[in-house]
Amino acid sequence: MKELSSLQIERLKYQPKLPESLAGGINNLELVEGNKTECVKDTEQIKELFSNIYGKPIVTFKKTPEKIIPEKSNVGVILSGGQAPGGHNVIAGLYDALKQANPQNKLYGFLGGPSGIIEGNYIEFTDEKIDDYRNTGGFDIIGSGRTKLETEEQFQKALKVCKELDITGIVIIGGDDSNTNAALLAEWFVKNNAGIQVIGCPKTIDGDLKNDQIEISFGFDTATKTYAELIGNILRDANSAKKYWHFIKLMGRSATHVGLEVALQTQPNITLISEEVEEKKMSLKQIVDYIAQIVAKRADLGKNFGVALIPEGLIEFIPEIKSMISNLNDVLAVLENDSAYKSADENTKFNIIENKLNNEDSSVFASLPTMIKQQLLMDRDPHGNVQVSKIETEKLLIEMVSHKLEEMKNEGNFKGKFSAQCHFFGYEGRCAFPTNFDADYCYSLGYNAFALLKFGLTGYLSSVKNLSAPALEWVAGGVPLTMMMNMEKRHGQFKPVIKKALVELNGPVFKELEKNREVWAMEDKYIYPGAIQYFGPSSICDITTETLRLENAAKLTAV
Ligand code: FBP
Repeated sequence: MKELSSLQIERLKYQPKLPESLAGGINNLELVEGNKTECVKDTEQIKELFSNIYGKPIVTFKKTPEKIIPEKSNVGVILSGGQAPGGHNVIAGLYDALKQANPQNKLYGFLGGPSGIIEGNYIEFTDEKIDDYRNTGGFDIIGSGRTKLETEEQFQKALKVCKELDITGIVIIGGDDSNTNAALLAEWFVKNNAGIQVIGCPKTIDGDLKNDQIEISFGFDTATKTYAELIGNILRDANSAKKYWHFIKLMGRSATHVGLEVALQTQPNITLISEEVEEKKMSLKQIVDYIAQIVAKRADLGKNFGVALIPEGLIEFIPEIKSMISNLNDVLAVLENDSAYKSADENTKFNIIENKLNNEDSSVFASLPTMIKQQLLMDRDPHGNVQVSKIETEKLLIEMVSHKLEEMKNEGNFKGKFSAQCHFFGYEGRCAFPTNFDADYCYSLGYNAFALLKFGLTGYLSSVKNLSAPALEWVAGGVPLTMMMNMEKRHGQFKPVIKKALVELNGPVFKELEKNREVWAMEDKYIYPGAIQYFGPSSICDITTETLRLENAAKLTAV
């Protein structure tokens, strides 16, 4: 019986590249401090909430011939939130740096996400364990979870567990919410003289943890290439059979970075961008009309087929639905403790909700198909978000476009056929073998995280910049987590959070789609990217995303 595939065997041997500054070894580093930093906005509140870690400088590392041997230290690592390709390499980079610094050092992995540190569930990493996971996708090395680390009680428990293991540094690998919690924990540890540092690492396939300092979160590169391969295959199938419209929902909880990137890689007929829908205040009806018009025009050209990309978070960006969901959340929070509601059958539940919502929201809710109503009533995630991955927006749109086309047919405005297939690509990409880019980037982030700990820093996000250049030219360092924060309303209260990066409609990436989409709608300019390549010419194996390329080109033109 085979235990590993040939690709698995070869990938385990891949040696990730490090930036030049780190490649000289973990004990040959010098810390370079930049200027003090400020947060995004709401300075006074953020300063007060993070009085111990606020405003630290951005730092970078330089190679030095001098050996700086650190004291022995134990570190704990947590994987938090949704899987993203490369997580295992962050841990491998962290482990290698820690053992290189001092072979006596220990790395503990907390099991099942942030709850592991509270409950004291952990493993100690060994060479064998790490070697089995190098360059692999997934988070299965220690598992992940979505528990929010934010209460005094949780912090006390985490402190106790760390003290038992003599841990002086924690690395939290997560998205915007998890890194917000990393900042809270870092602040609490300093305030309580715990002697424990906290460093975050930017993870999420959604690509929305980015800003002037963080070019991209890890996992985005691999996930978008995986979806682009699948969509390329579907485009070719659509163009071969010429009988189906494929509606493809793509992951990305809020922002449409994934959809936009994949659209630029494959050039489908329709790409919806949630941020544009919100900006133009488009109603669900307008979205349906937009799609139906393109279907009808293509049918006039004899093309009863096509591909439409639908962002996972779309529903929450349609103003009328956004408002309804926000009020629905409040209504559900009250009904949570209402035994009559809880024991009611589905239709009664819908009626109760319709009566509690205001007129406008009530009619929006009532207008939705049962399937969508059911999905909107499902449990929220631990951060209070509607679980958009469970809402079948692609099916909703197919149903509504179909009705619209029937109407148009009756009026003599649609003479074609509309037969649709739906797909949802999300989980397919989150645990793929990391591309060379993600393998290198993640390894560097992990290695760099230990460098930040070694210099006594806390409340920082591990950062590796200049990512459009070859890995040797990447710039390793750290960005204070408070620099990315502002106050936002969560669960009805203002809280400090890392600002989520949505698609900028004035940015170069969206502009590229906007410039081309009318042509892509009618003419079939499909691109078939094929599978990710791990071995072969660098021009195929090391290419980054269109997003990174276009954003970098825009930065260079601006200079
Ligand atoms: P993170 O923000 O934690 O990286 O997770 C993002 C994501 O992959 C979204 O794209 C998606 O909506 C969500 O996770 C799905 O979550 P789950 O894995 O809990 O179904």
